[in-house]
Amino acid sequence: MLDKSLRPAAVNVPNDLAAHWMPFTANRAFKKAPRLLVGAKDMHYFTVDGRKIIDAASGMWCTNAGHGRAQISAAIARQAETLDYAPPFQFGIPQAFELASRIADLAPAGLDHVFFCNSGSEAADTALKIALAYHQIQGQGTRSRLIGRERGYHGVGFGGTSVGGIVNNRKMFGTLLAGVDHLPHTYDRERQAFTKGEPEYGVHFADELERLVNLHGASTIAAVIVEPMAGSTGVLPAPKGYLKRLREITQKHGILLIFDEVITGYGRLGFAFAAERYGVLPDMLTFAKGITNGAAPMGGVLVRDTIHDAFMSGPEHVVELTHGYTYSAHPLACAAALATLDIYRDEKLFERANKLESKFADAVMSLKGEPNVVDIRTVGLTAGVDLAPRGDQIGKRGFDALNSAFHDNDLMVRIAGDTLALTPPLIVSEDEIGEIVAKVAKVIRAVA
Ligand code: PXG
Repeated sequence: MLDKSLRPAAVNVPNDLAAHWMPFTANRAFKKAPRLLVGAKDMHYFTVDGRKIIDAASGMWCTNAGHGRAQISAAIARQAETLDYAPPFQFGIPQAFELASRIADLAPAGLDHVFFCNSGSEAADTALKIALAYHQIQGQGTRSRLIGRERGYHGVGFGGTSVGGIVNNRKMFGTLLAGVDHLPHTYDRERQAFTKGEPEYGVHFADELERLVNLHGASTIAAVIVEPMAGSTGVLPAPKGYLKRLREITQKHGILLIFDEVITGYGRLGFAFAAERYGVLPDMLTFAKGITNGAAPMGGVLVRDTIHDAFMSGPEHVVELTHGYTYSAHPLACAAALATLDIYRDEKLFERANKLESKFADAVMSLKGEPNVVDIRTVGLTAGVDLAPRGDQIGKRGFDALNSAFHDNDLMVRIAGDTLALTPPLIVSEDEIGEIVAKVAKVIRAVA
């Protein structure tokens, strides 16, 4: 039983870890050997016991400009003092309009409107709902099927979970949305292992969409949602030509194409958005994480002008899209995002990621030959290093690596099962890339 008696005010080190049921965490293991963080600056976290940990994960794919950016915290503080909260329905704040314009400017031409929410999960569900509503407005209400992809991750709402393709995220939650189907994932280790950038093999995986169209009928399909690079399931870059092929097929059949750029947005692949890297224009594009450098929760959906404009009809006093959140375009998040975009622009961080890509890839590929390394994939400033599982204990070697990194090697990595994901802030120096890779090598040996 939890002791609910009055407690003293919070202290630096909590003496009871029971009350906080941690998200996507092995709670019992954590509470036996906590990984507690109390500070962060630039490329590093500081632990509760005073250690300095190099961040090879950008927190959780968020802090592209590095930690503790004074410009961002000052903007948040100023905003909190000036206007703490304003209702986003029927009222607005100038910063939200400015921010939307700046995001649209960063995006490929045609993606001109932004719908704000607070997370990647909300962004995915918002995009799916806009797709369904759009087809209704167009008199094509039979288009209600949504298509995702195996090994896709679109957050944890019912929509995102349904189109997502991670069995452990799906299997506990009932039947999810009806009328959802999935493309196959694009990973084939035998043919793609140790590829830098987009694999040569695999464009044909996009043709599976034709099969689904033939199965269900194009007139029943509303949208396809994919990550240009699947992040959560271990860094799976799209094969060469794959996204273009998906665009051709969706276009041919009147199906909307949604890119989930929650991870790939804001420079991770060396461009503002992956859509630019691949020269493919989706109908909608979701973002979160890097938009505020992680400093405040925010997500959003970039929407094609044609889709947005279709809603702008009917009597002018009537709400055009019955969707939104109490914290859509929250003032503190808008302030954080505007300051973040300034930093990305002034420090040319997207270009920096682009220039570092091949050095980063070479450095990480040097881990080939370390014990149990069965594949390495790189793209932009991101890499996945697959370790062979410990016998039938899937994910145990990865979990051991997380702990070895944090407790023994002053390193933070992300893990996806037995895959280590390296995704450092875009401010990372070449020396720091070398330091991260050297530490990862130590970790891999430690868990051999
Ligand atoms: N879409 C994509 C592509 C994501 O990567 C979400 C949606 C959901 O975002 P929110 O803000 O609702 O969490 C994500 C989130 C990992 C990891 O370890 C990745 C995410 C979240 C947590 C861990 O790779 N991505």
